Amino acid sequence: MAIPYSFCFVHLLLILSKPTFISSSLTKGSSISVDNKNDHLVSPNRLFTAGFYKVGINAYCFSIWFTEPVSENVNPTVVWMANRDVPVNGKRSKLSLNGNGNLVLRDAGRAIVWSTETKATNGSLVLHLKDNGNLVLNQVNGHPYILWQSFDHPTDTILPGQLFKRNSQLVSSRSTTNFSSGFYKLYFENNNVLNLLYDGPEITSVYWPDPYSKTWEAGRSTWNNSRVAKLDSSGQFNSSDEFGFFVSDYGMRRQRIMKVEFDGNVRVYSLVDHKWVVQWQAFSRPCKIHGVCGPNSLCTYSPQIGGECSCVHGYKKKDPKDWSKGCEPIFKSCQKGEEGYVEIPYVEFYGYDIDYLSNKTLESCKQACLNDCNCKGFQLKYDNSVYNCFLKNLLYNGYQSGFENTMYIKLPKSLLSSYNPRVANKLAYTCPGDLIIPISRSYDKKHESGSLNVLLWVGGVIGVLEIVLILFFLYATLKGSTTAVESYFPIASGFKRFTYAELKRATHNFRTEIGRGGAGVVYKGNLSDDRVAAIKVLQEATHQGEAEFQAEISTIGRLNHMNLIETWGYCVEGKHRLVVYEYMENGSLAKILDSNNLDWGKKLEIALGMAKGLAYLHEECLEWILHCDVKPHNILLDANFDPKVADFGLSKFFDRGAVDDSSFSKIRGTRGYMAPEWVYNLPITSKVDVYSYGVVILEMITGKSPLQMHKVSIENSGRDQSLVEWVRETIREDNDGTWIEEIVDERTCGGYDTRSLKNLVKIALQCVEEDRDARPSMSQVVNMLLNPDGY
Ligand SMILES: *[C@@H]1O[C@H](CO)[C@@H](O)[C@H](O)[C@H]1NC(C)=O
Ligand SMILES: *[C@@H]1O[C@H](CO)[C@@H](O)[C@H](O)[C@H]1NC(C)=O
Ligand SMILES: *[C@@H]1O[C@H](CO)[C@@H](O)[C@H](O)[C@H]1NC(C)=O
Ligand SMILES: *[C@@H]1O[C@H](CO)[C@@H](O)[C@H](O)[C@H]1NC(C)=O
Ligand SMILES: CC(=O)N[C@H]1CO[C@H](CO)[C@@H](O)[C@@H]1O
Repeated sequence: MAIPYSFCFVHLLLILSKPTFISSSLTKGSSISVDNKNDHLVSPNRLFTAGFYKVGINAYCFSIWFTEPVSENVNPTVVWMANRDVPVNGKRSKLSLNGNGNLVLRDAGRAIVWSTETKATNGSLVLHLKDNGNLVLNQVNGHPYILWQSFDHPTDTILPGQLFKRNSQLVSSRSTTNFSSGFYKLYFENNNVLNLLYDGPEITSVYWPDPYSKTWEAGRSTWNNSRVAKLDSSGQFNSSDEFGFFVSDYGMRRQRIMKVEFDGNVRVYSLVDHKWVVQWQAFSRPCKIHGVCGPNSLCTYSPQIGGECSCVHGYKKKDPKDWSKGCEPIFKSCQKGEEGYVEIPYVEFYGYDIDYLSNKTLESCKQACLNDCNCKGFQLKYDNSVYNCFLKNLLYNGYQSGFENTMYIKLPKSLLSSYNPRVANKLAYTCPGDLIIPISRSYDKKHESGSLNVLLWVGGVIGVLEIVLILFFLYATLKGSTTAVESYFPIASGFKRFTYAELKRATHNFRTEIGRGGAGVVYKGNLSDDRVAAIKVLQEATHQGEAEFQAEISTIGRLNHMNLIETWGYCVEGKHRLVVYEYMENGSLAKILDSNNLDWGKKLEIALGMAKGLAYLHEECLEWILHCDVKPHNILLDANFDPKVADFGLSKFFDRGAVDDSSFSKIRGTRGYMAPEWVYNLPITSKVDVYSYGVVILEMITGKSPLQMHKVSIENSGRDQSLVEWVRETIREDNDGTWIEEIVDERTCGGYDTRSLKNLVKIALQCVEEDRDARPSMSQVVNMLLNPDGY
């Protein structure tokens, strides 16, 4: 008699508690049912909710999510799932906390699809959703003891404060809408290093840290066995293998999540005005993520989706809806005697080498691959003045890379004639670029010396300045691309890799220093072909793998414009990273402005030349390359005092951890030229260069440095005034039309044409508008300078 009674009693309790189950905990014997949509656990601060989350038609997963959706009609942000790969039925499924201490998820009242596999001996039991998003199963027996917690079993997301441990792994979801386990994993490898693994249907490979570089080159330590990592609430990530980073909004009090995403990237988001905004990501170049496009395909950059996939010639897409399956051949392989090659320049396929032939001619590589039925093609690499080839039995991880790579795809002769290199290689002719999202801010502990204040500075403003990658992608109209191709290719052939010994000799052991810039020290040198060069030794850039450096530098090497400094080559050897430029007789604009021996005509020409150089960087290269550090020190003058913009594309190489006082003051030194976006943490676009350009022009006209202006107090206001404010105020307070006389630098020799100078001031003031949308683009500036009457 006793048993049915207690059964009924429990049943009654469940029925009673059903309609209003909004609590933060679940006790022994009770359950959460899929049938009742209000059956939830809500954390005491109401931030997180645990319950059944709909993942498909009549399909549910027991999940934890942020209670508030970021906006209406958008699904809530899920941070954890119990049964992502086996969703349960939308009727009669439930999660119950059994009397024996096991938390069990049953599908439609029958099969157990998931459980915590815990056992409680005695005492009371409670399942509790904490304020930090952790779902904890406690055994309360005197003091509470944690039997199980969701933080120990993450899905694809970690929350601030959550320890990522030895046995934890984050597994991406299959797509943005399919929450099933995908192909990408973050975990601690047996060598104690935090790895990202592509675990695809056919192949498996580690793609982070960079497989090209040694663990220690990537700044990782294999010696700390504790294998633990954590993102803290201010946005600092720390791992026991010495990997770490600060997010770009470091220090702000915001909700954050760190997530391994379906595209293989790891991103940290923070909640800004009801939107999740990327504040850090592991890859700024999505095509370096293995498997993104599946086999037999190539990955190109695209601003919306990151990587864009296309099939290699002779192959077709396997599953129209799913790139991860890649492409399959449309031909029968191994038709000996009937095969030839198509050549895809500047492309690299990573891995799957069946043979390596060093110092061979192209012909002998071709023959070797034709003779081997398993060979699908080969990679030709130019390295240290010899050609090496890598025969491949799988075409995987194809992406655009440096100059020295060419891929030869083996195909039946019948398919060769239909190959159109223009179409197939459009990627080979566009400059590789990056997304605008702030990228990896890995932090090298060895250089840590500043105070927390300095670090905060780095995280907040300078970090962004130093690190945000300058290149980002404009998927330009194709009509531009075909004409641009020829114009910048010839120069590329003169671009070369030097050995360190060669450059040491050229500079007489780095004797004559001619400048110090953002990324390093510049020396004068004489190359063996008698050309005079400026050789920049990049400091602290060694965190970057050779391949990555090479790829970046060849982008820069490909740019060719009369108002951009020409890059002749580079050196990458061990820890050395050097860039070789043409030498400029007349030094920098900063120096010339100091000595003040330019006339007005020349100043106008310089203004126009600078604008043309920047416009080319921003717009003509099929992508946008931001300079981010436009200032007189970076404008060099040739023998005719024609300007050339220098130091573009290099901030990528700055050491991310060099936080010593010198770099601190160096950045402060260019603050006068910085657009307000940097300070207000707004998206960085080409308009930051427009702003800096405007400041440089005002400096040329007034002879006043924006750096000194900070110190100039103006009589009436008594407060510090910027150069821009001073010019604006002078014009505003002018009532007899003589403002131009008040602002021009009287020390400049020669008379000036009032009209063209006024026009220049007007343009400069438009460039320094606070609102970046009010500023013209660089090409508009060029037009305004060329047609002063048109504006
Ligand atoms: C619970 O079990 C522990 C041993 O696991 C024992 O020491 C303790 O006395 C038990 N408490 C109760 C209330 O039975
Ligand atoms: C989600 O992905 C899994 C694994 O690839 C697949 O089996 C399942 O059918 C997908 N579900 C939907 C709704 O597409
Ligand atoms: C290993 O890493 C942990 C966590 O980062 C740290 O607390 C510990 O001091 C490290 N141990 C050694 C020997 O460096
Ligand atoms: C490459 O091969 C050629 C001819 O076989 C030889 O003369 C040359 O020294 C080799 N170069 C290197 C770097 O091994
Ligand atoms: C980003 C980073 O590396 N942050 C910290 C990691 O942990 C050490 C202490 O062990 C801090 O000093 C770092 O700043």
